[in-house]
Amino acid sequence: MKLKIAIQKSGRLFEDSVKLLKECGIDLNNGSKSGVLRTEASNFPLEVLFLRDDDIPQYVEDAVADIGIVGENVLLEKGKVVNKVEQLGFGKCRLAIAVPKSEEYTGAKWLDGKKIATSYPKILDGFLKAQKVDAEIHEISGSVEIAPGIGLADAICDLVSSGSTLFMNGLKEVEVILKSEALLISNKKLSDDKEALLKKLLFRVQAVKKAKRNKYILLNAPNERLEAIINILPGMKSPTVLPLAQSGWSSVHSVVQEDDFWNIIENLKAQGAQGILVVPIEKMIV
Ligand code: PRT
Ligand code: ZN
Repeated sequence: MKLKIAIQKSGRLFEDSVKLLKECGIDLNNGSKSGVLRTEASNFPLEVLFLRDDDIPQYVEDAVADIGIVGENVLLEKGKVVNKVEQLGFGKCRLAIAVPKSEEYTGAKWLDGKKIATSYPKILDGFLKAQKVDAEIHEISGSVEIAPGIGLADAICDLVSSGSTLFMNGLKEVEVILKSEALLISNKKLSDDKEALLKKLLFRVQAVKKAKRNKYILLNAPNERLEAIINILPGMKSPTVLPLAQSGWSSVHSVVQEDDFWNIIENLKAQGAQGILVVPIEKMIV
């Protein structure tokens, strides 16, 4: 018995999805490179199906795949009934409304009576209804950002990450409808065996995610400052402190979170810490 996972065949989520599986210690026999549409892991009961991202929610709902990796934007647009298992921290983007730079956008009411081009008609419709705006949705499947320039629409609703595509097409972002990232999804009715495999995989995914948010830090501290330095470094339980060969100094090891990383380093230096080393963590199990 194998757990079947659907991932994107090629595109923005492909590499990160394969990388995540690898970081979870799962070796795939071959990628999707040479037109292979399915493969098996050699060291985990996992079968991988490579699909277009748009099809993944349907396949998971229908139990053709047990689980899948897909952008939340696609999941919401398709409206399929699946379980959201875990946010994966990659494929981050936002679904936004953008208008020509020269327009004076005054709020959602500006969209009344306007024509909006999008590949996300369902999510956009939900937004317009919530805002009580009556606009025409013009569905197109790609190159949405050129629609205003060629007179096809007054505004667009499309995915944005850096914003450079909007900028290059003379558009400005005026509303964020949805913030999205890649999600691990699962079929609603997995067998107990498959549920157990998913749990095992999820345990690994969470360990990898946690490791990415944390760094291992090593530093030398003058003994008279040890207490102050330990207070700056909470660690997983408490920091490890080892005497150095040179008397009056200790080596301190700990784990710090990426979010407040630079503040911590500055405070450590201010307390006389030296030889600070910061090392990535591969897996973190607490
Ligand atoms: O072939 P298939 O159907 O599988 O792929 P696709 O072409 O439909 O999707 P793909 O590979 O482009 O994107 C897959 C998923 O990546 C999306 O569903 C999102 O969840 C996520 N993602 C993250 C993005 C972006 N960032 C993104 N920037 N998807 C698309 N874009 C596009 C956007 O549509 C616009 O054209 O990039 C452009 C804007 O980027 P910036 O950086 O210029 O703002
Ligand atoms: Zn797609």
